[in-house]
Amino acid sequence: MSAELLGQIKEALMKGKVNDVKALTEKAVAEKIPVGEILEKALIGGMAIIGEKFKNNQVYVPEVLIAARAMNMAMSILKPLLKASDVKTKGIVCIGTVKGDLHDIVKNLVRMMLEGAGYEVIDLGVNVDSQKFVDCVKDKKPQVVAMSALLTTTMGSMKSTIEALKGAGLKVKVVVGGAPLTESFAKEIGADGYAPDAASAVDVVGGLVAA
Ligand code: B1M
Repeated sequence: MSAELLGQIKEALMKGKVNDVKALTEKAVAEKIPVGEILEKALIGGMAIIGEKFKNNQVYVPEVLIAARAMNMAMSILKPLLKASDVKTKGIVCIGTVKGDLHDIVKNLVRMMLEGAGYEVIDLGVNVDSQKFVDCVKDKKPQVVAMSALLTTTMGSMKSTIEALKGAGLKVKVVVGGAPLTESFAKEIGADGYAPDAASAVDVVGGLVAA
């Protein structure tokens, strides 16, 4: 039954049917399907198929956008459930999608997961330049800066941001993540941590805060 419902959410997401995704996600929550399962099997799974079709020119930007809108709607339903109620702030994280990059789905996902794990997250949005990250660190004194990049062409913005943080003399840990990245690239640019996916970002941030 839960597999069937998750399949329906996935289908509705791929068709960009926001109202159906909303109703079905609410139904899944009411039926107590674990949030992680809804995220992984229905939402991320559906988006991965859309991504593959986008790559193969089987769908185009408008279809991707409406699927992304449906995904964001579903995530807004799941967000309060991910949020740990009586957890004290474990630390502060400034998060953003780097300069030149407008992809925000994973960045929102990582933010939600961090918030759910008890961190205070300052979301700088998308297309965030180095100076904005530097200003966030100066103003909010986070333990960690988290950067996301989904484009090969924007990975370099991570390097310049790390250089800008170092240049400003700021002592803050940096975690990076994104489909085109590798652990060795993260090391090469001087990041303190690399998260291959949204869920592991929480563990990596935890490790950096504890260190
Ligand atoms: Co764009 N796009 N896009 N796109 N888009 C990709 C990323 C692409 C792989 C599609 C493709 O060609 N196969 C490709 C990048 C190729 C490359 O450079 N390597 C691409 C391109 C080329 C482009 C444009 C240039 C297209 C164009 O205009 N010609 C353009 C660029 C705009 C810009 O940013 N300046 C563009 C535009 C768009 C839309 C606006 C239409 C839309 C974004 C909507 C939005 O975000 N609000 C969009 C989307 C949705 C995608 C795909 C389909 C989905 C991305 C996504 O969010 N997936 C994507 C194709 C794909 O992924 N297969 C694609 C959901 C996400 C949960 O999965 O990406 O696997 P995934 O995420 C992983 C990791 O990336 C990692 O964790 C996730 C798993 O948990 N991760 C982190 C990422 N950041 C992390 C940070 C962390 C930890 C983990 O901690 C800090």
